Amino acid sequence: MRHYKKYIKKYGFLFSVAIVFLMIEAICDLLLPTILASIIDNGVANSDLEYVLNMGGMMLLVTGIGALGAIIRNIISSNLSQKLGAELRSDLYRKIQSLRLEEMNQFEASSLVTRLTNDVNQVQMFVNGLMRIMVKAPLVCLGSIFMAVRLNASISWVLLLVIPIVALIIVLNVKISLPFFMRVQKATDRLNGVVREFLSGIRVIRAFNRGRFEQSRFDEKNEQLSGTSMKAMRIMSIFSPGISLTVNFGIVLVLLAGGWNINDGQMQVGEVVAYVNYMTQILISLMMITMIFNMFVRARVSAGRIGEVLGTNNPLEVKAEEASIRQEGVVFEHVYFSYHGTGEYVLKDVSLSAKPGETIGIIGSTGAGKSSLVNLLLRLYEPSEGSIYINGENIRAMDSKRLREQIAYVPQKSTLFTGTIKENILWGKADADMDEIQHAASIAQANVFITRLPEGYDTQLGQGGVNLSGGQKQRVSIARALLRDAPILILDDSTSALDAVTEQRLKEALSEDGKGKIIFLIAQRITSVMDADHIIVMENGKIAGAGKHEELAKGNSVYKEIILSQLGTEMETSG
Ligand code: M5T
Ligand code: MG
Repeated sequence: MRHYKKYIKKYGFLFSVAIVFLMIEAICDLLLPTILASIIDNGVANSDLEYVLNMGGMMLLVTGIGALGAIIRNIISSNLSQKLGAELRSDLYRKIQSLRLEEMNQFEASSLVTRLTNDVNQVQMFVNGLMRIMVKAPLVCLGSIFMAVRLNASISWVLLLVIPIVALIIVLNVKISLPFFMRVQKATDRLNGVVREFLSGIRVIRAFNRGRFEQSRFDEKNEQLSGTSMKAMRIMSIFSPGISLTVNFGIVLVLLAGGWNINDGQMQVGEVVAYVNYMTQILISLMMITMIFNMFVRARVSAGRIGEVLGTNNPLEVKAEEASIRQEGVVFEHVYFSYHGTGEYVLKDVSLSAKPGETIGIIGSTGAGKSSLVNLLLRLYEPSEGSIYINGENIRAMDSKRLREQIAYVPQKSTLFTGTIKENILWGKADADMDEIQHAASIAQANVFITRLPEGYDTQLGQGGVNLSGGQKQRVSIARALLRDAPILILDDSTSALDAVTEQRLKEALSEDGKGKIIFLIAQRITSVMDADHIIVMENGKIAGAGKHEELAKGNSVYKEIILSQLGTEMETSG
């Protein structure tokens, strides 16, 4: 609940205003049967037309006031619940953005999507529902009981009989349906998960003809969702008819007893009519109470799920410690890392340093931990042990925004977004002008192909940059990183889809333009890293060797093996 205090504070006043209008509505509803009774008993029974007309006018007036109250309350409540929903969604989204990747993985993306949409909707609907019926239903219910008893106490035993039964039904309803709704939300998560995976993997799914399999996976989850929802609904569907049966039974009793009492002269016809009216109002308000309880049950489940995300503690920024390392550039100091906190380390005792102006080549077989290494530098994850410093400052103690401003990153999997090529490159530096963009693109060897496109830089990209080739995507994402002009540049296997000539041109342009920068150049191909100032050889999460190409080619067995496998014997003899 603590996450919702803010909203209660902010919207509490408007909420109370809505409730005031709701009360006006309720009071009007309560007055009507009594006026009706007096029309019948005083006006109709005595054939007093004037009385009937007067009281009829009165009824109209009361109904009018009630309707006005309802209109105003409706406007307020829909406004309020929409605004609240939007704000909750936006806060939740901001929170999700701030989550560390570990935490994000723990929730699963599809579940986050459900929480952001469906769960927020449930809460929003409940708040809206509250303003429609919360106070009104109990007020009308209690008011009707009071008015009915006041009208004629002799048949109140009917109420004593009906009300406890109905209360019991409502309690049972809430108790039984809560776990079901939890299951419904989980099933929604799973269905979203399947759809998400399908959409992001559509090419592979088509290529491998897995469409039918995916369809059956979807159908299965879909059936689970509808099955669970159906069960929940079925259980709930017992309760409302149960209530209306009980109350209607009460009405029959009122008519019977009323008939008796009229015969005995203890009651008047109008009173019985009014009594039945009050019973009906009690019935309606009880139904509403059950409905709001059901909404409450769902909203509680959803609010809990939203709260789980909102309540995730962001790691406290570590206080800047007395820098044990005062070195310029990037330093890794005995870094250990595992993705799941525990279990096997994917990085073991990694120490390295890189000074401004240096290009560090990182090579190693797949799964050796190259990408993990730079993930840590970007602080997408935190090291399990050891520390990373930039210019003598522990990156843990740095504000993540400031940290990432110092790094230009080209991810291993080029990720582009819907929008034009220009917009995508502008991610690097939002206020760059066209010259800067073109400059970055030329270094990235992207300018040539972009200008050949009919719409050039204004070419619209589909989601994920679907309408570009692999190598074109890589070059656009390199341009995006270069535009940032940050002191540290990370190229994670970013030239893998380029031909050797283009790659060479890119490297030449980079070494010209990137003077004074630290460049981490991750690659699989030996030719990509050969001329780096310093090469780090990774194997199984460990640094298996470091040095210049010539040194490594002589003295490092892992490096020699890579050379052998890629260049064959010619290199061995010449190197
Ligand atoms: C190193 C594991 C992976 C591998 C090891 C990215 C990532 C990796 N891993 C996870 O468990 N979760 C993850 O999100 O870590 O992986 P890497 O650092 O990606 O290796 P690489 O970059 O050297 O490989 P490649 O293929 O990109 O050259 O055991 O299971
Ligand atoms: Mg990698």
